[in-house]
Amino acid sequence: TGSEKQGTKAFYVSTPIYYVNDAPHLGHAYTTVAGDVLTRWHRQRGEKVWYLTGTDEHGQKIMRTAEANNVTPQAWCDKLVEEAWKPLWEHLNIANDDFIRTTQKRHTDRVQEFVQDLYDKDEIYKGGYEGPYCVGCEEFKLPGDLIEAEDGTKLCPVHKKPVEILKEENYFFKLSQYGPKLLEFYEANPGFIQPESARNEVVNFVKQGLEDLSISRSTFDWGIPVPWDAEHVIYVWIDALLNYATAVGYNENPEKFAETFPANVHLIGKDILRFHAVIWPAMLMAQGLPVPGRIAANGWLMVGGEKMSKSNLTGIKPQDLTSHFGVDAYRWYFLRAIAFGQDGSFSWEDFSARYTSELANDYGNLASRVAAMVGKYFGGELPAATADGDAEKAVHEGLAKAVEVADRKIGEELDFQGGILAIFDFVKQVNGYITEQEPWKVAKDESEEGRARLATILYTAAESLRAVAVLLNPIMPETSQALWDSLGAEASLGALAAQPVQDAAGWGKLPAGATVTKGAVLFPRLEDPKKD
Ligand code: ME8
Repeated sequence: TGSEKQGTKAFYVSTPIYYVNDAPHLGHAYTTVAGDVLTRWHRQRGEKVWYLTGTDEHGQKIMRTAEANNVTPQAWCDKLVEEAWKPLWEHLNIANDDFIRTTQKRHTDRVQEFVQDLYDKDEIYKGGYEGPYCVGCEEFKLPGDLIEAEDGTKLCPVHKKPVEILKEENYFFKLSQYGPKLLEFYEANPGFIQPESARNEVVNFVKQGLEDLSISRSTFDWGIPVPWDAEHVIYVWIDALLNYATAVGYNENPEKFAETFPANVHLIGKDILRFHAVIWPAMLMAQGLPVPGRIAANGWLMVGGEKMSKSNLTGIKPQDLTSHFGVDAYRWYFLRAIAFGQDGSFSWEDFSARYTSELANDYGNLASRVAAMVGKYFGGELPAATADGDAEKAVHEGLAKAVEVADRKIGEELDFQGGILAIFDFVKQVNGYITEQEPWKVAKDESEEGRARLATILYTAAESLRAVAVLLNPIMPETSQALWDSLGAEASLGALAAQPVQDAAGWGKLPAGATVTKGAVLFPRLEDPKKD
């Protein structure tokens, strides 16, 4: 965040804060990588950005897991955060600006102040709750939400496990009175909930009428104490949602808060849609605080037709895939293969096939072919393009289109798949251009004209790759850097991350004379997947 950007509002993106009852799996990594790509994209537009992730550490689910492991909840959380969660984000090259844990004092103090304030404003009252609760979801369920087992037992539809019946005296937030205001807000902000199916679900839910929300629990103590009644702890979801405010200076650092809050995009899975699209904005409305720009729900990663979840272990860890395909391919694959917002299945076969055809053949081979030819025909010194014709013009236009589409789809619409496809369509176009121009044949023509033609073809291909490195940098930063190095671009253009994505189509940036070297293979051929 440079000084020239001080005072401007940051493009603020969050992931859910994940429960640390177990280690992260592919589903958590999916949301976090999407947020990383989105924020890297905006950073590379030159914008001020804030990317937040963290962990949700209170509640019964964590408490029971710690008990089952014979440690205190705090010790359990510390261990999981340090040994499993933070290392995975580092491994996946996640460039988050902060990592909030709900057991930190910067969070717990501010949550108490927020809730006390609501109490003082008469938004909270004491009442009795009796009804079903799913500890897996940490959610009070409505009878209509539940499904029935064959023997009639009521099950949580997400966890397919029996719900518990709670009977407690609790504090309630007057959520019911916010229904009309929320509906008005959804109406005025059609892009608030993405995708459309999620929006419809929320609107229908709110139209049925909201009930007041229990915001405290009194039968266990792993939570933030209710400030005016030490017998109660604050309901874990109220605690958790507030992370988006406490992490950016709510009630603590007014300047930081004004420059960051509210989030432009809360990335979530569709399992936690109501919390983010109904309860969270109502909490903010009750305090007169601004509501977020967008709630973007991703679909579920499925394995064998079931949602991949910590309680329903599927046995695939992100590290099992990165050790085989590499980190960059991993970051790319899920966004490429699944339309954001829809459910999708993972399979080794599909990942392997796409890796080989799209990454290794289309992209990796193009990079190595071009570098090899500049080496062979021009001693590794990039020649100038002096004979541009219609074929080159078509490449320039193809690039302009790829940049426009990718910037809109990734940067604005969160259509990562569409954006990636636009970039890879351009890669295919450049491959086609080389196949048609046949530089290896042109190379046999040693006339001045022949040399100029060959120089033009190779410059066009190298300059195209310069743009591809820039456009793919938010998605695959390591391979983009390797390509950047192989093109000798740093010497004349500077750091890769400083190249604005929206300007990537400006033609002729890579100067003639750049030193092109054949770097490491970007996407090595895959070993046979584990056969053990
Ligand atoms: O819900 N497919 O935490 P959580 C896609 N602590 N995304 C998935 C997924 C799957 N199979 N499984 C998990 C919580 N996710 C709360 C959040 S926020 C204030 C509190 C992702 O550990 C997806 O983003 O259960 C989902 O919303 C999140 O992980 C749930 O993580």
